[in-house]
Amino acid sequence: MIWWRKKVGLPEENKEEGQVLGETQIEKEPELENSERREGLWKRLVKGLQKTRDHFTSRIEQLFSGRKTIDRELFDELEEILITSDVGVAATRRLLNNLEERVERESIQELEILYKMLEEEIIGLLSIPAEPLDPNRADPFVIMVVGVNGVGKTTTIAKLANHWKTEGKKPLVVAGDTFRAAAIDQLAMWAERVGVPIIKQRPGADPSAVVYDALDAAVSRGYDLVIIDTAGRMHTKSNLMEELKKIRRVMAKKIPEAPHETFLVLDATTGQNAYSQVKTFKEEISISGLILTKLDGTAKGGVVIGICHEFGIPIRFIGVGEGIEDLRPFQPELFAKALLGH
Ligand SMILES: Nc1nc2c(ncn2[C@@H]2O[C@H](COP(=O)(O)OP(=O)(O)OP(=O)(O)O)[C@@H](O)[C@H]2O)c(=O)[nH]1
Ligand SMILES: [Mg+2]
Repeated sequence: MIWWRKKVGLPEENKEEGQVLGETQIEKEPELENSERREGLWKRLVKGLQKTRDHFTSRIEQLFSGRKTIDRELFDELEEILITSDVGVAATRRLLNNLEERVERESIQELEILYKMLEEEIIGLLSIPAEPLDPNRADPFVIMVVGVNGVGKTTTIAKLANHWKTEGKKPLVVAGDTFRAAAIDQLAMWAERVGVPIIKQRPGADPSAVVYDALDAAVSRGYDLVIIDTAGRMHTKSNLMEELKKIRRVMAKKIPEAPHETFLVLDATTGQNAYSQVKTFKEEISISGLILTKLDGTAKGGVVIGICHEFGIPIRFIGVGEGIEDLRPFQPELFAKALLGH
């Protein structure tokens, strides 16, 4: 249990279809401990990126510390490190072109300055112009979470619900993956643990109907945030996409602007596969934000840079561990500092 949380009674399990389960209350986080908590979260981010730091970052550091001058060879080696860290060819080219141009224009000779510039250029690539993610812009604010099986959708939904709950929102989670029986139980277990209500029906039920009921419940019971889990696998890929499209159509009948956000979850450890998943989903349904999970499990955290550059879709959150607090809102400066900071 998280240190500032105090459970004041477990939710009543209600197995009736479409029933909202009870809630767990959260004691407000003590003001004085905010900075301590922020520091803890920062440490978790740095720790979560340790594998990438051990490979990608330490190779860059070695490259810079083992040289006295900025020359062609340095750029060639930097290129190799970036490409082999899944930054991707296009993003690597862009980074190097920008760096080389600046070095020439500003007559840079110090490696320390070049290292700083690399950090700035990475921040530049990570900063996709987008409206800030603001769940207050609609009531209820509806988020649909999609992605192939196993990428971390259900766990991420629990983390998202926890994140916004600690910020004072009233989230409702929805078991829209009715394809796998275990998926419903998994989300229900997380909902109980986090202390948020869940809308669920029996396995095999029509996901669109579950979602429609959930929006109804959110409106009538005053939940201001609805987070919808969806299946990652069905009989075929086209079945899955058709299902997701249907959910969106049905949802819009209840709330025309919904979903306000559609997050595609990607497993960072899958490297190049993550790129092709973005392509596929983007062609079928509109994706407004990305979530990269399992960054703690890969040395190729550079994939974040490549995906930002390639698709121009903002990354909204990153997963850096299995704990409920291991989902961090994605902030380009913080990420770059956690990655490259000495
Ligand atoms: N290390 C690590 N593990 C994670 C992270 N996010 C999710 N996981 C793990 O990934 C596994 C799969 O997560 P799920 O949430 O079940 O994935 P899913 O996309 O819902 O899977 P399906 O329902 O089968 O489509 C679980 O064991 C999670 O604990 C993360 O950021 N770091
Ligand atoms: Mg799932």
